[in-house]
Order: sequence, then structure tokens, then C-alpha cells
Amino acid sequence: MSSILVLNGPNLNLLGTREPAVYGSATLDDVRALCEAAGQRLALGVDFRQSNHEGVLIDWIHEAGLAHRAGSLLGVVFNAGAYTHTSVALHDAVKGAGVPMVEVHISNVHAREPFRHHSYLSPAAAGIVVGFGIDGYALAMEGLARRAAAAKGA
Ligand code: CA2
Repeated sequence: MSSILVLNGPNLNLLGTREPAVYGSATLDDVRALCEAAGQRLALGVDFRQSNHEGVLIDWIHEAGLAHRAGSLLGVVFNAGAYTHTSVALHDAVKGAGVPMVEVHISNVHAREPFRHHSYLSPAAAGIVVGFGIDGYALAMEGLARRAAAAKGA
């Protein structure tokens, strides 16, 4: 079965514990359940991970590149948290791994502080889903599935 890797960056383990006005009240376990349900609908496996460490996220993206090349992984859904706005290294990792990546943000980062308006990941992304709450994860998964199906038919 083909699968999708869902990666979550720093502080997303705190979802549901604070700032419900910005991020809602769902926990990261709720996000995992939502992604697993979307995976079932799309007949795709889901590998769901979170790390607070940039290097760990980089290693997982490299791993994803190898799995994509081997044909077992459609792509990565990536909420890089605040690393979105700081990390050239994550940009380089996505580019270097050559794996399709959809960038996700729960909040509408463009309606927030100016330092959240720039993303180092967007230029390396196949698509971007911003501001739909945790539903954005399922939308991103569907986008990756449609993109893969279109590439197959082409
Ligand atoms: O909107 C998003 O999904 C973000 O990627 C979330 C990041 C933020 O730095 C980005 O600008 C936008 C923050 C991760 C979650 O942080 C929390 C902190 C406290 C309580 C709950 C979540």
C-alpha cells in the first residue's frame, strides 16, 4: 500500500492545551485520528510523526525521499511549526530529497504577525494549505493523492 508521511514540527505536541482561539481545541492525537481516517478514505497508509528537533525532521525528510523514489510513499504533509519561518535547512532538505511536500498551517499565518508571513518551505512545496484548522491536514493528503493520480494518468 502506498502511504503518506505526516510530519509535525516544534510545539505541535502542545495542541489543545493552550491558545484554543488560534489553534482550536483538538489535540495532536485528534489530528492523528483525522489523518488516519483520511488515509482510510483514500486507501493510503499514514505515518504520523512529531518532533521538536530540526535535525530529526531533516532526517525524516531524507528518509521520505528514499521511500518516494522506491515507490512506497506519495509524499509528505508537513506542518513545520515555527521552523517554517526560520529554516533554510528544511527548505534544502525538501529540495534535496525530491519528495512532493504539501505545507500545512492550522492558522492563517498571513492574518497574524508579520514574522509568520514568510515561509522558507513554500518555494519547495507542491502545494500549501493554510487557515482551515486541522482539516487542512486531510485537505493536504487529498491534494497529494490527486496529484499522484494525475501523474499516473499522464
Ligand atoms: O498555524 C500553524 O499550524 C503553525 O504552523 C503553528 C506554529 C506557528 O509557529 C506557525 O507560525 C503556524 C505553532 C505550533 C503550535 O504551537 C502551540 C503553542 C502553544 C499551544 C498550542 C500550540
